[in-house]
Amino acid sequence: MANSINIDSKRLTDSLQTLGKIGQYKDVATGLTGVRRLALSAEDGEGRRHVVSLMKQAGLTVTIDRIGNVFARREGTNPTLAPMMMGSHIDSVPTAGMFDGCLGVMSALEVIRTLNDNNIETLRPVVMAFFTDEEGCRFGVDMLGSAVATGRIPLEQAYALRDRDGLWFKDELEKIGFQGEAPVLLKPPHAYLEVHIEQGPVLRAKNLDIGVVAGVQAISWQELTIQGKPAHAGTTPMELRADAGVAAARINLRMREMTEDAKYGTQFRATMGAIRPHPGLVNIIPGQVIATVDVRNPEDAFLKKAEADLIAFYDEVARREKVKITWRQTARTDSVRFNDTVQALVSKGATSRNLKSERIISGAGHDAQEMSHICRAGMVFVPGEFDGISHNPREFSTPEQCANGVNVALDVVLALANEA
Ligand code: HGY
Ligand code: MN
Ligand code: MN
Repeated sequence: MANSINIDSKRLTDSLQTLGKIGQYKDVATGLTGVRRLALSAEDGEGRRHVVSLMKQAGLTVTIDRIGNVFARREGTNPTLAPMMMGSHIDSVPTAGMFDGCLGVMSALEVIRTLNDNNIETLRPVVMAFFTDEEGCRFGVDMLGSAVATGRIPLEQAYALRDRDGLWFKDELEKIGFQGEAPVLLKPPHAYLEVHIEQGPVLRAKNLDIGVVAGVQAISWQELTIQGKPAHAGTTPMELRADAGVAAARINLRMREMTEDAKYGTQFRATMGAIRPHPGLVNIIPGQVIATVDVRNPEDAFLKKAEADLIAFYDEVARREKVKITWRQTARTDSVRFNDTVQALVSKGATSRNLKSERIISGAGHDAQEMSHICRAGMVFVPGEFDGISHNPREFSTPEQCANGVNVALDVVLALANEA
C-alpha cells in the first residue's frame, strides 16, 4: 500500500476552518464560538453550496439526489466499475464544534485533492459524499439521508417529517435548493470509508493515534408525551396533583438506575436530553412534558430488554402520578459490525505509518452504519482533546491528529479503489 504520499495537512485544516465559519454562533453557556448548521437550515444550505463549489473546483462531477444527498465523482480508468466512496455529513447539532461530520467530508475532499496533485489515477472511480440530516435533532430521525439512500427509510416518510415549528422536511429541503433529481436508492459502491472524530475520551486517554472502528452500538430514540393536569402551584394540594414534571423526573431517574444495573450489561447508556414542560412557569404545575429518551447498548439483546422494561415503567409512573404517557419511536438502529477487510486496511495503514491504533466500538451513530447494509464499510477515528468532548463548541482535534486519520484513509482508498 502506497504510503509515501501524504495529504496536505495545512490545506485540510484550512478547509475545516473555512467550513466551520459557516453557521457560527456565540455559545452563551461557554462564551465560545460554536457552529450551528441544523439540517436544511439556511446555514446548512450555505455550507452545502460551499462544499459543492469545492467539489467542482476539484474537477468532480456532482449529483444531488431527491433527499439532498450530494455525491461528487472523480473518474477511474475503468468507469464501469463500482466506485470507492468516502463521506459523512455537514449538518450539525445546534451547539456544535467544527469537526463532527465535517472532518469526514473534508477528508474525502483532501484525499481527492491529493490524488489530483500527484496525478494518481485509480482503477475505480472515487466518490465523495455528504448525506442529509445525519444528526436528526431538528426532524427527530438520525442518519436520515443515508438511511433513505440505503433503503431503510422510505423517501416519502422522510418528506413527511416536521420540525418543532411544524415546518415540513420536504418544504425545507426545497427552500435551500437541494431537492435534487437523482433517484435516492444508491447503487452499492465498491466500499465506503468514513473518517470521523471519536467524540469520546478513549483514544486520547490511551495515547492512540487512530481508532480502527469495529462497529457501532445499537441506538433507540423515543419521544414521550406526558399529559398531566396544569394547576396552581400554591393552592393545589399534593394529593390532587397530576404533575407531568414529576413523572418525567421519575423516568429519567429510572433510566440512570438501569445504567447501574448489570441486567443491562456494563455499557448501557441512557439520556433524557430534551425535557420540555408546558407551560414551564414557576407557579404552574406542568400540565404536559415532551421528553426524549436516547438509550444505547453495544449488545442488541440488552437494549431490547431495556426498552421493554422502560415501556413497562411508563405504565407504572402513569398510575402513580395519575398522568397519561404516550411515546413514539423516532429512531432505532441495531448494532452494526464493520467489514473485516476494511478494518484490516485501516489497521495496516496506521501500522505502516507508525501510528498507534486499536479497535474501538463507536458510541455515536454514523452514516457508515447505514452504508454497511449495502457495501463493505468502515471508519477511521481520530482522537479529540478535552476528553474528546463533542456536540459542544469545545470539540477539538489537532491538525496532526486529523492529518494522521486522513493519511490512513488515503492508503485505504488507494487499496480499495485499485481492487479489480
Ligand atoms: O447521536 C449520534 O450518535 C450522532 O451524533 N448522530
Ligand atoms: Mn457525526
Ligand atoms: Mn453528531
